[in-house]
Amino acid sequence: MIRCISCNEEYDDDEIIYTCSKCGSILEVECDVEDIPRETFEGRRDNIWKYKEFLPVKYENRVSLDEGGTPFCKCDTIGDELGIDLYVKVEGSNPTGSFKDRGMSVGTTKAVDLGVDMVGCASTGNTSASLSAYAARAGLKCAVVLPDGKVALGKLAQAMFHGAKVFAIDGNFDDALETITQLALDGELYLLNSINPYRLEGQKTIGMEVVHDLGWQSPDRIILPVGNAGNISAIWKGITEFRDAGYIKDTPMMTGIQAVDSAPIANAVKAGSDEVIPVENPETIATAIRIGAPVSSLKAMRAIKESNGTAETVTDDEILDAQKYLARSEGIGVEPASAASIAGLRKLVENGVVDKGEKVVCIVTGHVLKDPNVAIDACEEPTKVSSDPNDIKSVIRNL
Ligand code: AN7
Repeated sequence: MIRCISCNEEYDDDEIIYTCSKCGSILEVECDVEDIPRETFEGRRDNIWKYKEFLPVKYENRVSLDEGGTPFCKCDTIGDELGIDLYVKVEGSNPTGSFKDRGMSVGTTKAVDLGVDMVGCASTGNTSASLSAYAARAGLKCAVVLPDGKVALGKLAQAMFHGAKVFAIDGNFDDALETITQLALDGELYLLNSINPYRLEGQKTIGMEVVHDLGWQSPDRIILPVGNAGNISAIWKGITEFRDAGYIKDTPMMTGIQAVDSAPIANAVKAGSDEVIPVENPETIATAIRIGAPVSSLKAMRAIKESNGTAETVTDDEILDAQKYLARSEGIGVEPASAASIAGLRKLVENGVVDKGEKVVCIVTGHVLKDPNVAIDACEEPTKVSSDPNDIKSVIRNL
């Protein structure tokens, strides 16, 4: 069943609907799971479908590239430096290099369940990269709308290469989402942005995996970058479903990080207000989260509030610094948006919000190769040498 999160109006599973027709608010899929012992999941292949009882689509229709089951790395170098117990969940190891694959696997499966033949999305990059691959896998036609010139190179290459019809508009992500939503409401395509609640059903498996990875324990805190705010909402849904199933007792403080000039949710949290005021012209080098009007802000604010969490802003310089710090001290290469979680963690430790000794999980959402230009610009050029080993020797002896 699909339910409005504001007025509780109910809709059938097979209704193609993105917002409540009664009050206009956003929707959530209600997942009725009863009495499944957690041992059920052991011994299954380590992808999102190991939690199939919690995924409200037809398992036999599943569109999968073996997504999920991502690395969960204990990061003692950074953890010791910050005085915390740090784990990093590496979502860049998904098939197309971001966490979006979890949502697209379930979302395109729903598209197959419904019998549609065309899917679409607006995207800052990763959503389109993922959808174009899953649409190809499912044999569905696919159209994506992107903000012209503001999508990182690797993501654009993926969307084009998997065969989606790619449109670039003169506008930002928020404008692109309005355009594609109108096409969906006109019945031209099935919308697979995170306003579609089935997307979040896939992404909630991040929260489930984190507690599973920790041996059926909740961390004290989960920190992640926030753009359209689907992922923080989804992870909280996964956590609460596992709590309600009796697998864990405690829950983590959900902590969202936004870039300072694209921070409607963090601004509201810091102001102690429930009202999320859209940012007119969002900017940040972390183009993935260059979003001013998050569609899931109601769910995200609920997640932050219910979990006793918080939100913080970081500057582009702090993001780039954290990206390099994670790459060079732990060997984990992530795109700028993902590094916002580490930048935010540093800031929250500095200002005393994160306590010493806390068990913190940072979700790093996309791979470093998504945005090769930013990575290359952050580094020294390769040193040109002759093939004489002595030229290299003189350099490496001074490293
Ligand atoms: C790497 O691809 O919105 O808060 O259109 O690519 O759930 O939106 C991407 C978002 C974080 C933010 N990290 O997640 C898109 C898009 C990375 C991302 C986010 C995105 P949400």
